[in-house]
Amino acid sequence: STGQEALFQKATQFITQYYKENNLQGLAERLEQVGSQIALRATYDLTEEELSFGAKLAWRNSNHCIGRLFWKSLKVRDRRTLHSAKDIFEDLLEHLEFGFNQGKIKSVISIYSSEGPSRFRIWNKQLIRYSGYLQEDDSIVGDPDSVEFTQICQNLGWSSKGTAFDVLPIVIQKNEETPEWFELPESLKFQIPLRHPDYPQLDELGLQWYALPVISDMRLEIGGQDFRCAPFHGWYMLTEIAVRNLGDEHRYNLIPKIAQKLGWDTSQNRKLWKDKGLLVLMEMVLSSFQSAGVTLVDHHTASQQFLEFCQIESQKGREVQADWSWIVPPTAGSTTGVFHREWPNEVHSPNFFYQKPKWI
Ligand code: HEM
Ligand code: NRG
Repeated sequence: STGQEALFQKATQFITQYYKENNLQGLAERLEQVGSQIALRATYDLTEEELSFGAKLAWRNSNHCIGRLFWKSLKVRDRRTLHSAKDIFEDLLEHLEFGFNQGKIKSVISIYSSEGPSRFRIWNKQLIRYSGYLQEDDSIVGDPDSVEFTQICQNLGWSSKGTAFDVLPIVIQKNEETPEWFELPESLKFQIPLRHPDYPQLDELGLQWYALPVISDMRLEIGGQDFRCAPFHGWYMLTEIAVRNLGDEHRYNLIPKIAQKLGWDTSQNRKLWKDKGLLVLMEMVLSSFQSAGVTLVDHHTASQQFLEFCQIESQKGREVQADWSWIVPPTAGSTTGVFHREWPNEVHSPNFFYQKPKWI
C-alpha cells in the first residue's frame, strides 16, 4: 500500500544515515529485513542501537535548541516493553534520579511504547512544572501557563496546597483509558530556593524554581516511526527561568515586584527598570543554582557552545538547520555570537514535533 511504501522510504532514509555515519557493514541486508517486516506487519522494529542513534539525531536536528553541542552524550533509555502506567511512573522516578545525578545533570531521554497494543501518552508539558490557579478576582496564583492543565488534574481528583509553587502530578494515559495521576516524591522535585547574594529583602518574595526541564509532550519521530511518549531533558539555560518564566508578563511577572522591593522608580520607561529587573532576576537564579551545585548554563556560554557545534557540523560536511528567533537569547541578544549569524531553517527527520494534547 502507499502507506507502507511511505514508511519504507522513511525507514530507508534513516537506516541508511545510521549505517553511513557509523561506518557499519550490512546496510543492504538490514533494509531487506525492514522491507519484509513492513510488508508483513505494516511496521518494523528499530533495534536498540538504531533507536538510540535516532534519538540523538532528533536532538541534533532540533532547530529551536541552542544546547545541541552535546547531542552525542544523550543517554537513551529504551523502555518500549513497559505495559502499565504505574510501571512507567516508577521508571520515570529512576530517570529523574539518574538524570539529576545529585546536581551534575546528565541529558537523558526515556522512550515508552506509544503504538500497538500499549499506547502511552503523558499529559503534562513537563514532568516537573508548577500549577496555576485562577482566583475569584481574575488574578492567578502560580504559573498562568498551567491554569487549564491544573483544572484537568483537579477534575481527575488531584488536590493541592494552592501555593505559587505546587508541583503538578504526573498524568499518564494508556490507550483510551481514563488517565492515572501520580504525585512525585518531594526528593525528586529538585526545588531550588532563589536568593539574591546582595539583596536579602528579595527572600520575602519566596521564589524558587526546579532544576530539571523535562519536556514530556513532544512526539519523537525516527525512521517514519512515532514515539509519542518520550520525555527528555538536559539542563536549563539561565534566561529560560530568569527572563521568560519569572519575567514574562503573562508568566510570573516578577519585574514589578523586584522594582517595588528594591524601591525603584517605575514611572518612566527611561529609568530602564525592566532591564535592571531582568539583571537582578538573572543574578538571583545564577547564584542560587551555583550555591545548590546544580548545572545551569548562562546564555553567553550557551551561545559559544552552539557556535562550536556549528563549526563541528560544518567540518563534518553537514549543514546546521536552526531557527534564529529561538536560538538568540531573549535578553542581551546582540552581545552573543549567535545574533550575528543566520541559518537555513528546514526541518529534518529524526526530530521532535509538537502534538495535539490528549485532553483537548
Ligand atoms: C529547546 C537549551 C538539551 C531538545 C531549547 C531551548 C533552549 C534549550 C534554551 C529553547 C526553549 C524555549 O525558548 O522555550 C538546552 C540546553 C540543553 C538542552 C541548555 C542542555 C543539555 C536538550 C535535549 C534535547 C533538547 C537533551 C532532546 C533530546 C530541544 C527541543 C527544543 C529545545 C526539541 C524545542 C522545544 C520547543 O519547540 O518548545 N533547548 N537544551 N534539548 N531543546 Fe534543548
Ligand atoms: N523553556 C522551557 C524549557 C524548554 C526546554 N529547555 C531545555 N531543554 N533546556 C522552560 O521550562 O523554561 N532541555 O532538554 O534541557
